[in-house]
Amino acid sequence: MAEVLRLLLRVAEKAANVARVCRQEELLFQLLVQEKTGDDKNKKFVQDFKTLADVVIQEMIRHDVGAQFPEMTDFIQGEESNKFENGLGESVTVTVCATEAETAALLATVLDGDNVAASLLSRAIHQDPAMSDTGPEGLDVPCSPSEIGIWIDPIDATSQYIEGREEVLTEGQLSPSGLHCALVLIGVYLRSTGEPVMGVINQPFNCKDPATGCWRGKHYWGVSCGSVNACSVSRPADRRDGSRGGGGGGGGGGGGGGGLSLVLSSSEKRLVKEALAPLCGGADKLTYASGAGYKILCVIQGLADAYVLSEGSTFKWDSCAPHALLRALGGGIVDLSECLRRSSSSSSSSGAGVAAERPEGAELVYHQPDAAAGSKGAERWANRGGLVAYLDSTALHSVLGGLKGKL
Ligand code: 2IP
Ligand code: CA
Repeated sequence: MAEVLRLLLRVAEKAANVARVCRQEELLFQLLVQEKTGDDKNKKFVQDFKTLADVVIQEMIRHDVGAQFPEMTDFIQGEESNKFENGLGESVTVTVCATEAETAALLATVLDGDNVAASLLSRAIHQDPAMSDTGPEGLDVPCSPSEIGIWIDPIDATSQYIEGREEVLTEGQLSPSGLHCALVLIGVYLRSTGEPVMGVINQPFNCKDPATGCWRGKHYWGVSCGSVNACSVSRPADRRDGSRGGGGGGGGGGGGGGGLSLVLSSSEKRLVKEALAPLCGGADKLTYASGAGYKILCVIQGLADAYVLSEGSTFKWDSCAPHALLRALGGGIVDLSECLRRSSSSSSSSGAGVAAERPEGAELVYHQPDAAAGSKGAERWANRGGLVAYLDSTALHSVLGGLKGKL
């Protein structure tokens, strides 16, 4: 499994390269940002280049993982379908071929013969990335490739990726929107139980080199399997040196004394914001950020105590990878509506209020589609009951206490 982690770090870096190339090569960038409509629409061109970039990344990961671990091939899923239709109704299945030239030829068919764009993309897909971190040495994970499945989000926070606002990040501070919110997420779960056991997060646009104008990325990984817990981010107990972020503070606000730091989606319901505001010391203390993956990363890094979402607007591919990192650090992600349901039934029968421990069985799992009537397509893989991502369970219990009886 250490080999799997090494491979995922490498393919995530390749994915980040493709994401950067699509923004940095002028020709690809123009394709990325232009919406072809009406008479301008070239019917032989793929409808949506943004989705093509996503699919290319996802298929590249599938190809590379399947080549090294054939037993995993049928258990690699992602956000996108690799079947494309152009405006003439012609269907093309985008895959990564054995050679750069073959992949370029295939991509040219969805790019209406634009060989230059196709070659640029294909080169990024087939190029081996320069890696400084090849993962931890001597990690002995108690499961095998034939027991796991993979969720891929090729680019989370696509809207921020397209909009492309460049932010200079301040160490230890959450920055609500911009290119840095776009993340490559690769999560690994156990086929038998659905537990997330390994995750790799790559942030392709972490900082821009002032000398070259090129973007540099950053990556994070975590493993939580059996008794093995390891993470590239330091554990909260090791961070408590008094300062929040990059350092201390994660979980520190869980006492409910107005100091909890919560991150939400800007589209969160008013009712939820009003219920949570007192925990943070007022509505102006609630923070908002783009990207489901980025918000969970903020919790991982201790920049927020919890991410709360009341809607089913995230999917298994959004949460699996960062969930594994949270578990490795002692936290987790639970189904919000399930937790509230359990806490209300436990209080009505025993008067115990919100359970003191992590609500058993409410943690998100990744192996089975939602069987609820009417769930089809991507919806089958939605985290339908909303979620709470946390590092320290005191933060989780404060959130559940604040929302109890309100939703
Ligand atoms: C999206 C993306 C959005 C998020 C949504 C995800 O994934 O992360 O930003 O909404 O839940 O599914 P919000 O930013 O309001 O939390 P993608 O960009 O891959 O569609
Ligand atoms: Ca996503």
